[in-house]
Amino acid sequence: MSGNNEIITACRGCHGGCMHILTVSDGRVTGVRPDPDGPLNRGRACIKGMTVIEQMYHPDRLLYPLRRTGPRGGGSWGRISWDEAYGLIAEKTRGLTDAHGPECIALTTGTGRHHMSQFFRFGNVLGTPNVTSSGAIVCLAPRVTAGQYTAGVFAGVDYYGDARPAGILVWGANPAISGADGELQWFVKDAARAGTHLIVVDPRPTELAQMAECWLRIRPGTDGALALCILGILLGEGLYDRGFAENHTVGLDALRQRCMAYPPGRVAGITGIPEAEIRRAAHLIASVKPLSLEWGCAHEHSPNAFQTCRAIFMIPALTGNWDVPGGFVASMQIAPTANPLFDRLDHSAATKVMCGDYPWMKGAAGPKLWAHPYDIFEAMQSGKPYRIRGLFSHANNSLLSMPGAKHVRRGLAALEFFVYMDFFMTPTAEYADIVLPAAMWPEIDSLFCMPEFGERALLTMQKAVQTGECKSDEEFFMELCRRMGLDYGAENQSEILDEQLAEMGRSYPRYRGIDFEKMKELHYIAPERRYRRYETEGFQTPSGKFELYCASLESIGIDPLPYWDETALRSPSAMPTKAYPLSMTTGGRIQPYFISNGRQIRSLRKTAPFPLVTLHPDTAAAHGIAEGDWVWIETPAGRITQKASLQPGMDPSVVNCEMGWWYPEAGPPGYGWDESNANILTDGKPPYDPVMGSYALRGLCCRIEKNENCRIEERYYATYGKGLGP
Ligand SMILES: Nc1nc2c(c(=O)[nH]1)N[C@H]1C(S)=C(S)[C@@H](COP(=O)(O)OP(=O)(O)OC[C@H]3O[C@@H](n4cnc5c(=O)[nH]c(N)nc54)[C@H](O)[C@@H]3O)O[C@H]1N2
Ligand SMILES: Nc1nc2c(c(=O)[nH]1)N[C@H]1C(S)=C(S)[C@@H](COP(=O)(O)OP(=O)(O)OC[C@H]3O[C@@H](n4cnc5c(=O)[nH]c(N)nc54)[C@H](O)[C@@H]3O)O[C@H]1N2
Ligand code: SF4
Ligand SMILES: [Mo]
Repeated sequence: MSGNNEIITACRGCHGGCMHILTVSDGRVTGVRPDPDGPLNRGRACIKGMTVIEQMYHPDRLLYPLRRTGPRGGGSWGRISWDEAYGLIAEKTRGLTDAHGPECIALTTGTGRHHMSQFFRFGNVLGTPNVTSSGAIVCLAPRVTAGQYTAGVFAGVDYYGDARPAGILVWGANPAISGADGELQWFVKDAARAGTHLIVVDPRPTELAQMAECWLRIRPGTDGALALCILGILLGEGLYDRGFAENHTVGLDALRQRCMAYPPGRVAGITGIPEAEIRRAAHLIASVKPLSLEWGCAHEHSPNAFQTCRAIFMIPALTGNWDVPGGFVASMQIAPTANPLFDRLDHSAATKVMCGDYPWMKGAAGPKLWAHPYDIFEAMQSGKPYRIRGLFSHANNSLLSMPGAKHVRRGLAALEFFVYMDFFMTPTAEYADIVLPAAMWPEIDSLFCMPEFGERALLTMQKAVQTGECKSDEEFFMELCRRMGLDYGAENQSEILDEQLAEMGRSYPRYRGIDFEKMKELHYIAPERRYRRYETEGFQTPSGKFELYCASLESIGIDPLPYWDETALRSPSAMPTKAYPLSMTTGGRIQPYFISNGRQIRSLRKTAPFPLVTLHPDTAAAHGIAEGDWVWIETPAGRITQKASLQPGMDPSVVNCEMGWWYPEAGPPGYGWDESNANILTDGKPPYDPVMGSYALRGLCCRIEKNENCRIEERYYATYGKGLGP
């Protein structure tokens, strides 16, 4: 790879989807600019994508494998070769699986990244069912599963179809920043500027909430009640599409009956939204056509995740917007992901998955199994129901993103063997035995297709350069399996990508014969959208209809109609009390960082150097807190500090903490993992969602107090120099 050339590839600085043109000189990326032909970004990019050179060649980037040389968590490391790393990992893993069974090894990952389905393949080939994630049950899976049970398919906004969306219901999402998949931020802003009506359900006055025709300032954790109330108004006042409801749904009367338990008067009390505002929103939803839904993870971070998602999913459909131009359109399902080889996991191993009794985790919706993150970290400590002794962590800074950070830390400290792969050393990496250097997006061959925007394009990610000894996670899985004598089912990555493309050719004959080499020339594929497929093909559900009442849920002991369970908000971690009088929510994505990434990248950090806790000025004043003061936020689980950002639009009883904060400048050991980390405030304990196992990261209770002696800013400026302030 020498000389000068340009390579077009998909960015995965977030979930991904923008296409960029990389200039490569002598094996290094020297330039990056957004590709005007990128179907999802059309020449646009964000700061995370445009700083990729700084990220790739950052002096702290992991460039070769490391072996821990001191005590676990102590921060001392020595360089080893890949050959030694594979040898050590194979030997130790084999030793543990021979002695205790493959299920004593757990795998963790985070949000959906390029390697997700091969991460599963790795687990299945190793023979462990204990595969878990800090995302999944609290991120996208409840939405997708709700879509599958209800309509047989997931759906998204038809931004650039045959008609423009006239309205978008933005629910528990802040897509102008979060994307939620990066490039969607352009779509939603384009739509808002072009006059699309916005109806926003969010406790914070986000940019979109402020532009909205109707902003419902919801009390965290109460989304399900609001969704059922809106459905009740639509059904009660006849504000729904009768043709669609009568011909293409099942359970209309049963749903109408169910919604009667959520009258606007009662729901106003639950959600804190005035009754008249709820009615106005429902009327707007019914009158604006085509209307679509842009929803996020907020209501998935809750023990009511699944049924709330079901209820919200029904709103655009019942109002006549299902699969119409500019509406809420069914996913195109262009290309499948890499085959996860679920058939490799033998039945007796599968029954040992640590997932409690949650049907989705046990594979009720398909062959996929998930372990519950809380149970996995518990089993590392207590050995119950059996001990987790080894861990492979790929793209998961568990101490920051898993619920109950202290519990996670105790689990990591008790491991016998821990392999961690990332771009940088992180607080979680410190607990590892072996740390491996992961490739970034310009260093990887892969295919990209995300469901949120209806899977409207398949994009090529192609390896432009090799940096240090970094490898993709997929290369690691494949080679380790080879060394362990396990059949990974493919010799190299292009074989797997070619298989995915061959599968695409079977469902889209137009694309038959396209292999990965060809995709590198094409850069992307975007099939023409077909609308209203349900009219001729029905829905891919057991009844062939859109299932308001879902008999397959009933058959696994789950309520076939959506409901909202108030008791979740009465748990000790959620119910405001005298000791913890405020309602707290976490998250609220910010532009420069993807979850816990990027705090060491100076161009990013200087745009948002410190974590912000957002609160109403009166709430701040009552605690002697002024704008920019450091604040202690405390829950029954622990306390952290963040900097006050006063927002008059907030409900005075609600505060919002940013998530993902650690401080690379604090150095080892610890890197300030517990100073501002929102998951010190969560405990990850039940109540859980009865279908998905989802836990509360929002809708918790807390108290606040001014932090008089915070040294975080001082340390930051001492490390990075003056002039990097906000
Ligand atoms: N720049 C950037 N982009 C990202 C990410 C990132 O870290 N940075 N993360 C990616 C990931 S993993 C995901 S899942 C998506 C998430 O994207 P989003 O779903 O947009 O997630 P957040 O911004 O955390 O939360 C969305 C909104 O929920 C509001 N909220 C808080 N509690 C509640 C509640 O109880 N109910 C309702 N209705 N709203 C509530 C918050 O105020 C916030 O404005 O973004 C992805 N994109
Ligand atoms: N309190 C609270 N907790 C939350 C959330 C919240 O809103 N509030 N959001 C939740 C949600 S929606 C999600 S999806 C999860 C996300 O959680 P995660 O996806 O686990 O996010 P991170 O903790 O940032 O860990 C990702 C790590 O992977 C590294 N990485 C990135 N790409 C790669 C790669 O290709 N290979 C490898 N090996 N490493 C890579 C990054 O450098 C980073 O250190 O967090 C959840 N946790
Ligand atoms: S939005 Fe995401 S895909 Fe687009 S440039 Fe930013 S990081 Fe890359
Ligand atoms: Mo997520």
